[in-house]
Amino acid sequence: MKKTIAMMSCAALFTAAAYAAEAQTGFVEQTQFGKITVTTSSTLPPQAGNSYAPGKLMDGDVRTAWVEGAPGDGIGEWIRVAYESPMRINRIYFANGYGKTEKSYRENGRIKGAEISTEAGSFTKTLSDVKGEQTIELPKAMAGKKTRWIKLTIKSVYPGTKYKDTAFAEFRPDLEENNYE
Ligand SMILES: [Ca+2]
Repeated sequence: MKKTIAMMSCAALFTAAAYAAEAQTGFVEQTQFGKITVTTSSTLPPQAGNSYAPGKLMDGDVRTAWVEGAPGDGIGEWIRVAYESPMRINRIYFANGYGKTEKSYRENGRIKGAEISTEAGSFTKTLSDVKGEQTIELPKAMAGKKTRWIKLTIKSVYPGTKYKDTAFAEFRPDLEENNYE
């Protein structure tokens, strides 16, 4: 139920955010955990009626994606999620690539090596090259420690067969598990 409410507020704000900020920063969502702000280092401008804005990372839809807008494969580009008050995070739900179709998934790059950092530290994880939702568990040293932000930096990619654009469909740190009063 709480998840449904978060999704709805997300959808309502998304429309405004998508057109306002395609470039540097992106997306603000009001949730039961306070304001969540998603910032990305770059964003590919919309093409053929498709938006690749940061809000696509949190719309719960693996068919829509944020796409980095830097030259090359996007190594060094990043996604940062910030919270109004410190959160305890054990895991991140994510979906790799541009999952609109099997073709779009293969033609665009996917993230391979991801550096995940919070106020409690950082670690590097190799992400599976699979379409659909997956989970990253934070290591013991970081899990459940309070942090006001969490960041993913692209360290390496599975290159796209057609485009030098790396896509990421979802990036949703789990706040539900241990942030209720
Ligand atoms: Ca999405």
